[in-house]
Amino acid sequence: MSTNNTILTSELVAKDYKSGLKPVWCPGCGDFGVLNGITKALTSLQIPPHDVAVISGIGCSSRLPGYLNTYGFNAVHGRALPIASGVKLANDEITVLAVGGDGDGISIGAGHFPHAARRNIDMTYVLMDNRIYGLTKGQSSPTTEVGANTKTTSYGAFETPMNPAMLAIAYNASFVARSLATDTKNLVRILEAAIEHRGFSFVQVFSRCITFRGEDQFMDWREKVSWLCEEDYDPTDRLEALRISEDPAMDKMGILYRELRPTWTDHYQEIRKLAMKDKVKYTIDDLTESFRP
Ligand SMILES: Cc1ncc(C[n+]2csc(CCOP(=O)(O)OP(=O)(O)O)c2C)c(N)n1
Ligand code: SF4
Ligand SMILES: [Mg+2]
Repeated sequence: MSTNNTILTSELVAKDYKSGLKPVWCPGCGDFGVLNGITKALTSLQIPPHDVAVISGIGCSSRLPGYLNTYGFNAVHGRALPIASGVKLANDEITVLAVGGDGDGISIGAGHFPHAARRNIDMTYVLMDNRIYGLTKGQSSPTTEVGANTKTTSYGAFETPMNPAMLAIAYNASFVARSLATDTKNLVRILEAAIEHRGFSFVQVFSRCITFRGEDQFMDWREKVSWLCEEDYDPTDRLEALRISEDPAMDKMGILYRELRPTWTDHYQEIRKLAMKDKVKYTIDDLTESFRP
């Protein structure tokens, strides 16, 4: 991915974050809204593009890093989180985003999700949930709702769908939110909070696949959903967050859960200090000696 090597002296605007590549998404795809939301959130936070890395797996949604003028990597299917983790652990100074689809993150990549969350690696994971495998032309995914007619469920899907936000809370993610690709104002507000959060933040964004799930997918959700507001909802109450997120309707939007606890890097720095003290006690000869039979 190209970087902006110019010295940034003036205020950054949205176009500073765009790569100039024209998205190849179908007209009407919800992922345009997510790209717009991420661009606006980064602009509002004024994080220079060369201080951001966006890592994805494989899928229509995973094309997103290519459309941004940040560092980025369109990796292997289901492997956005381990690669994003490696980037963050190698350079704690940069803002790391992992992005991708429901198939990428909740199917093939599902094993990586709990570990990134429990380790509290300081990054933001944006899941573009269209409840379908878009890139491979319309197979059902782990978030496909019961009754949905897809290429692989001609008589209606019958498997119980997974609930990504509820899983994220159960996995000990320290920030969990839901949002809509079509509601730019709320999406930007939530992405800003997620990026600013110190620790692993997860945002499930409902983003329609117009081609394989039809133009009505999530269309009435702007009127249907309710937004949690901090005046009457306490996002630090984990049990309440699990209760609220557990509803299969998944119509509670906003910040479901938030806690502050040390990140992986915070722990690592502490251990590093201890190890540096030990280094004074043990020489390389002591170490070599300890391996002799
Ligand atoms: C190891 C591997 N298995 C399967 C595939 C085929 N494949 C590519 S994308 C994809 C699913 C995409 O669905 P999702 O992650 O929801 O992204 P979307 O296209 O819906 O945005 C699959 C099964 C692959 N590329 N690599
Ligand atoms: S197939 Fe679906 S997810 Fe993929 S670009 Fe088209 S509308 Fe978007
Ligand atoms: Mg998908």
